[in-house]
Amino acid sequence: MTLDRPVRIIGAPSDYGANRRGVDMGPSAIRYAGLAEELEAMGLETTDEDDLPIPRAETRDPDVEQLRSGNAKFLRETREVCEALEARVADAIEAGMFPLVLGGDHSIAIGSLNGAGKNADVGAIWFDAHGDFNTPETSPSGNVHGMPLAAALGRGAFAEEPWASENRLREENVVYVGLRSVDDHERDAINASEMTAFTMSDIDERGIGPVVEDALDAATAGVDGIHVSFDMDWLDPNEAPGVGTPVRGGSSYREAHSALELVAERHASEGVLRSMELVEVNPILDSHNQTADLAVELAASALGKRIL
Ligand code: Z70
Ligand code: MN
Ligand code: MN
Ligand code: MN
Repeated sequence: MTLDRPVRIIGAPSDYGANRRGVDMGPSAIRYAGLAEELEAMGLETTDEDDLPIPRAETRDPDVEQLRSGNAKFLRETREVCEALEARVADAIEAGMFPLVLGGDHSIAIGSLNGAGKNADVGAIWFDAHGDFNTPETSPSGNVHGMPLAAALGRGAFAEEPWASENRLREENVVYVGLRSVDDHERDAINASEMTAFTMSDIDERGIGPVVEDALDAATAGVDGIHVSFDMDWLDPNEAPGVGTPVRGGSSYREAHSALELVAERHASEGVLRSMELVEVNPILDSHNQTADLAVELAASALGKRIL
């Protein structure tokens, strides 16, 4: 069954959180790959807002702010982007629509999560090679795209951000699917947290179906809805070469579709989906827009496209 509400596409072409240029072209590439047309062909009413206005990174100083002993590059700019995105996501939900956010690097998830969790208890499913759970104190790179979950949950230096006490993202309802690249500090923090983490090894051992069903159970327990955060680097680089940080051993084409079809099925039976984002598409590193094409296909699967 296709999604039960109209879709509002929101472009967030930020690369402030990534270590190289290119992901700022993600929304453009995904649109060019035919996102709105695909959703409309499924019978979904789709509107596409203008992108968030984002000044080029070269015009800004990355290091204006040192947080405690740590570093988070372009944090001031990222805050501005994420405040604007939070408002757009919350407005769309308020208007009875489904926000589909196009990144941009994964730092924009701070805005998506704050918007989804503005007036509701929310869980999240995090499809990603990476943990994205560094704080400015633990980050090896200073890149905020390695920190959005820690930021949204107010960890470390992020405890001082206003959203840390405002959003209603519940740590016990945050679930990773398919981790395979985690820093040492992140591993400790993830293990000590109340989040649930499924790695690629779990998928190898149990298969994608049982893992995603368990993830949906954990993410949806006792909340009003969930945000699906989909980093294209969750896929194997053979399928999705156009991402900032390819990591070998990712999910297959069929695992990815299957995972998102299960999300759609759960939504059809329980109405759990609140918002979704597709991030880290980097057209500079892509081959013939293959990764953006795949992002469109996967969005369709998540929103209920069926073979028969
Ligand atoms: C590393 C860091 C990262 C991509 C997240 C990598 C983070 N853990 N890379 N998403 N593409 O710098 O924090
Ligand atoms: Mn990520
Ligand atoms: Mn990643
Ligand atoms: Mn706020």
